[in-house]
Amino acid sequence: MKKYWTLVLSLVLVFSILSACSQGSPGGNASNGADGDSTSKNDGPKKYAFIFKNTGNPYGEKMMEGFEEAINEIGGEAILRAPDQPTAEGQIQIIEQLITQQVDSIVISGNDPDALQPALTKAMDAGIEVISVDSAVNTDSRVTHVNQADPEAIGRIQIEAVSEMIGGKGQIAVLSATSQATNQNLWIEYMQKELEKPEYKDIELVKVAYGDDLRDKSVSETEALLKTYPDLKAIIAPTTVGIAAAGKVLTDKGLGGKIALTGLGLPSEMASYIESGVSPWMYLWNPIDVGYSSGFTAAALVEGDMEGKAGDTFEAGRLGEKAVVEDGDGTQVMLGEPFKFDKENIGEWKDVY
Ligand code: RAM
Repeated sequence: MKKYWTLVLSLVLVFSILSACSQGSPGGNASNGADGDSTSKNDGPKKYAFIFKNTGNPYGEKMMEGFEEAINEIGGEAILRAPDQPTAEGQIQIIEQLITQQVDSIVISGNDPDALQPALTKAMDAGIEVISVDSAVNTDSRVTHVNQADPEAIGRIQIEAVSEMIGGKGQIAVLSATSQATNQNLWIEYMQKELEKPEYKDIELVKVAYGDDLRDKSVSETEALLKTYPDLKAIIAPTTVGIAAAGKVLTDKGLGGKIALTGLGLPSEMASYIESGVSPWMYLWNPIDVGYSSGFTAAALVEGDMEGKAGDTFEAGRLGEKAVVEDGDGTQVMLGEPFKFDKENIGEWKDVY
């Protein structure tokens, strides 16, 4: 009797191994390009990697949440990575590992526009679809970019806001992320352009400080601004880490109502400062949707549904159809408008992101 069951079990085992092997390749959607000759790449679910700027940033975690949601809907495997520090070197190491892992796509929020080019070009040469999101890499280092909102509008509204908050007069400072962050640098460029308009002639931008998207450094940079510029009237922090750190410093020092704070913040981190008036209002978009869109952008490329060229369109799950448009000598997928958060609506959003 025992022999009989051993035989049955062995046959079942042989059968399942054979059927697993036959499900492997031809049934899957072989993507075109250089991955055609790689050995294991097309077996099993497609591998979609996401690299954020650094660990410990709730904004990055929300983007990853949206990305993972998209990849689960697609039936792929999501790989979520970030270096400890927001540096190009840390991201290069991760890119090299992902190339070895033969992922199908890399979506990256870049810590530098140019320094990642050799690693990302190597990835693309290996047949990996590379997309930047949130913080762009240069157009030679990517197939396309997923942009959260129009950078000109993001820069302009922060100057309009700060001007209204301080009555169009006085010293202001910017507390940014890292000095290499493409997204913040572009937004600051548009802020500076906006400041050239005659209506802002009495506003002086005294300093752009860098908190590197690290909480402690952002706190000490805020403290340094207050010390160096005793007449400072407002701080603009176009980074969720920076604005939350500045909110804490201004609150702890009892400077609410004396020094205005605005910028780009997560409602979950900023609700108390908005409610207390330390930050009368601020802006952002939905980071979950940004990550989600980037997942569908990657899938459309991997599955060969589009090439990332201007005029291409693709389905982005619950967000509907998205279009690829021109971006200088490259392309991008442009999402919504920045959204204003104030005392009226912060309560609705603080539990969402
Ligand atoms: C920080 C990061 C991110 C940026 C947001 C607004 O979390 O720098 O890249 O998009 O702020």
